[in-house]
Amino acid sequence: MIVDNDCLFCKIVAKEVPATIVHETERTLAFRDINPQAPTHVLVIPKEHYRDAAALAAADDGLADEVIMAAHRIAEAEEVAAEGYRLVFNTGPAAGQTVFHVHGHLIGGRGLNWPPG
Ligand code: IU
Repeated sequence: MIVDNDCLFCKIVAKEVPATIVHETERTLAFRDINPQAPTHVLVIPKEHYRDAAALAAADDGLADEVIMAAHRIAEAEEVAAEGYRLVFNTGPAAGQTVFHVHGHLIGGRGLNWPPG
């Protein structure tokens, strides 16, 4: 498994850094964002280290699918799936990516504007 020892989210996967984990599978992990932007704001990640969504998809082993399905299951568990939610993968600095371990922001529980800021 690819691990970056300097990566905060790899440290959360290793349980070296605490996080409020809401969902875990063999290959994915999800935890609450420390700076939530909505009533539900969960970060969904592959346990393996990829810098962004494109790198994850290029691994081409179904892991991106598992991340997306984990997000949907969490949305159902948090009861935001029926009304609708957003799953955002900020990619690159101009898009606001600050942690370079791919993560989907699952955001829901309030009305969401479009276009986003
Ligand atoms: P971004 O898309 O890379 O900007 O998202 C990073 C998110 O990680 C951001 O929403 C932070 O609030 C969140 N986060 C966190 O949940 N725990 C942390 O220790 C750190 C950042 I640093």
